[in-house]
Amino acid sequence: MSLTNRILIAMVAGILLGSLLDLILDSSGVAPAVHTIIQDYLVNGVLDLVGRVFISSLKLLVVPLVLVSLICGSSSLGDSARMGPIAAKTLVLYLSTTAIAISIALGVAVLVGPGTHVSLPGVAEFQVGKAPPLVDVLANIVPSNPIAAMADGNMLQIIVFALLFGYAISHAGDPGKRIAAFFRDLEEVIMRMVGILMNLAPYGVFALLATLFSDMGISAIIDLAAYFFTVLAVLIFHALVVYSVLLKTLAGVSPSIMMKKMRSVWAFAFSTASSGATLPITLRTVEKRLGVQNSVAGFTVPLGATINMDGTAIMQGVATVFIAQVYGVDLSLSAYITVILTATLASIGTAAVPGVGLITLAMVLGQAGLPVEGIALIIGVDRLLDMVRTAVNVTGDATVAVVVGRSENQFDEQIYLNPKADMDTG
Ligand code: DAS
Repeated sequence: MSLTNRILIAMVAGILLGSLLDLILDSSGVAPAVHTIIQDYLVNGVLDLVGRVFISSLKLLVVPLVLVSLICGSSSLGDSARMGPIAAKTLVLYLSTTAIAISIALGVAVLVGPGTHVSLPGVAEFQVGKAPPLVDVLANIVPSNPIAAMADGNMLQIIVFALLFGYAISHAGDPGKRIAAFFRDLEEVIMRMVGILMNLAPYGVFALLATLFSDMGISAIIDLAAYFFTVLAVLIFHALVVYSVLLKTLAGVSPSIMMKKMRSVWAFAFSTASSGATLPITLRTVEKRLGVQNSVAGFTVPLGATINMDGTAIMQGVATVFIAQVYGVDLSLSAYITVILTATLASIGTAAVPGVGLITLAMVLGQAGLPVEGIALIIGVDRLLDMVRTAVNVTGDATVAVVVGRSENQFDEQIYLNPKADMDTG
């Protein structure tokens, strides 16, 4: 059975088990001893441990993989004549797809009106983490200490250092050629580590979803159905329609082939709710299954995992309208434009980890003059939406990689068309 199918089965089993455990734990008839065994030893014990080990095993690869793949990518680009167009196309596509995403979200939310029939419950306290001001993000983008940047997992600083290092390699004559060959070998080894760790996926995915659903239960969705399903509908539309149009018109490839090959990446993104943790899988799939050369993928995918979050922008668009409607605030056109700009730029400075969308949502609400505590209304279903929007985020990264790869002739269509390419990643 393929890895993808094993992961999908693990996902369904994890959701079913978690929902069953939630029912048992919430029922008054359960014996205290049984409640303790389930809650303390099963959910907070075994399942939590397996899930955390799985997430850590993914994260352990992120920094070395991003560093090495970017060094390989930027050193193989040779002169900056190639790097410039790749970077420009990548940034334009990332920012424009995010702006399109939030604009669609705002439009659909205004039409559907998910918040117009919601009575304002006692809004629980919601302590919002502060997202860094954009100017600080841009100022801090150049690392003063690359080792510290790696130790802290500061992805934007790692990206800048790797690009600079790779550029220097391509201008360092024979020593540079030897170093470039070393990093290409190193990347192969790291990619092999990705393949090895992917075998843990079915267990990790099962444990993460069982833990989550034993805590949240399926019922959380019912209370906020209008909001939940509005976000879900726009996420699905953006992933299946907007990205398909981009792939068809700008890369001239069949979108369905990519969507089929992205299933194992979606399973990781869904279960980890982290583009960062999924990055090793995204990069390996984009290169080995979609045929984008490392010279492009090694740059666009790590950058996208950090700054490109269309799914997050969609949640923020719907949440902003939902909260405005619940609080009876009429948003002006300039407020909508502010929301589009803020959400598009806000995603640049935030790390690709679970829940970061809520932090930047606080920034978006603040800019639109809306009560930030409105976030407490949607937090109950946010984790589930986070899982779906993370899958959309990584799909946007893969789409832009294929489009830029094709436009730079750094794309092997035979690999893209081959359904069996690199199948051991599922
Ligand atoms: N979980 C984030 C990511 O990793 C997205 C979000 O929080 O909205 O992409």
